[in-house]
Amino acid sequence: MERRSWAEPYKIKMVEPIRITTRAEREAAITEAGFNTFLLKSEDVYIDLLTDSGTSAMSDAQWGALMMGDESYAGSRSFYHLVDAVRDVYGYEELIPTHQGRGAEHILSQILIKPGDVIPGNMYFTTTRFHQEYAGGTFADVIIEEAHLPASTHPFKGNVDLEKLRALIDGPDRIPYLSLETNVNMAGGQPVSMQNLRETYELCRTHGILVMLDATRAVENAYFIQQREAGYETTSIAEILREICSYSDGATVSSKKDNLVNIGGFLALRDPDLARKARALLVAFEGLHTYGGMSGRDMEALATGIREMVATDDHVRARVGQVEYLGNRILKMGVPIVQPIGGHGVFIDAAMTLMHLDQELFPAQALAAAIYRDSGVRGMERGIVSAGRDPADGSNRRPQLELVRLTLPRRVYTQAHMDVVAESVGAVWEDRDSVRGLRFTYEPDELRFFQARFEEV
Ligand code: PLI
Repeated sequence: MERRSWAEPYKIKMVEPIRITTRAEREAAITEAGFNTFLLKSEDVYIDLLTDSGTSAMSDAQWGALMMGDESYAGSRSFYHLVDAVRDVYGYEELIPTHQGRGAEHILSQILIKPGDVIPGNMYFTTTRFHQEYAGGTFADVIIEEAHLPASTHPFKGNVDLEKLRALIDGPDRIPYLSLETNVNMAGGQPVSMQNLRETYELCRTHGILVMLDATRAVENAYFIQQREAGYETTSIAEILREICSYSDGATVSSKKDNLVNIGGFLALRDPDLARKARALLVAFEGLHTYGGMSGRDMEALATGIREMVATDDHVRARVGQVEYLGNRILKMGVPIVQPIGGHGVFIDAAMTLMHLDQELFPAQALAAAIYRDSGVRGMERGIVSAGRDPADGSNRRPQLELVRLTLPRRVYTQAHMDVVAESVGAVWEDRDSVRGLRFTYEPDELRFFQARFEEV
């Protein structure tokens, strides 16, 4: 008999009870939440796939590290442990600790962007683009076209389109840096190839443009390079990660993802002068330069998590393997999802699922609510609501991707949970014609997806 089964490289030491609700309870909860899964109480959620951000289960080593946190205001030992971990694992010398990823994005945008600048990137991310615009810049999308096509099976849909980038460089606008996201979230958790990273860095370097990674999910990107790119089959995840970072001048990281902690983040840089500018803002917006936005114990658990995420390749193989397990089950039922299956979640193509709904009736928002109503599984809209309005003319941006994201926390759920999720998606798919569109009853001005409220049309 062929033996192909694999299992998670850990066993469970502590459990947290979750509650199965009734359909009537869920009807009431989603109505009260204005059909926005962000506004549900977690107690009303059975399996929570809202996000992989800050939802990981920490290891026994990390819980132990919490006890070792040095809470000194200045010069905390835990800060130096974090500096060492970032230098060893990512290869950056200068560390600016922040409370989470958007704190790092804020500082980076403020020190590099001048009003009128253009910041190219391989697809937008909500908070990243917000901070670029807040600093007076304009985001320009330079991702390859395949990234916008859910059914395209291009192995590296996160790649930068070098021709699009060259056209921007030849244009009239100043470009301070390229914002290069690893395992692109809004594209469905899709990786950038090493070759593309190398070529993009070369092109930018010849034009004096910095390359700043969003290395939030760089470990998952490293895994796909190992699986898909010729020459990396036997290279370790740790080595691939170091090489990814070598093609950059710095990085912002939300430590709530790859780094296996519940809060934290950092900006990492190579240039000491740039780091000095960043620290000047850090002390105003986050905290002293040796803790930024974190407590000593946060930094200690984070330093441990950074080393743990690359200590063996088994960790990321099991993590992405679980996403692929869920994705393949959903695919088998004929439900359209973003392909290839991504690194951190399964992204259902809501436009293709709810073909009776115009994009202005928010199909992904409606589909996420329908899945919750069916089973108590909570996903997230990633479509027109997340894209927001164009600051120039106030119209809705209409992204090509209208998706529901089912995002997997790391080391939290079992294969049995994934079976429940897949069955629920299947049930909603069978009954898809009954899902109604939505309209706003409250629309926030900024990052509207977090707090918007809707009613059924
Ligand atoms: O949530 P923060 O502030 O720690 O990080 C912001 C952030 C930056 N970059 C990327 C690629 C992200 O995915 C990201 C946060 N993502 C969230 C919250 C998510 O649910 O995907």
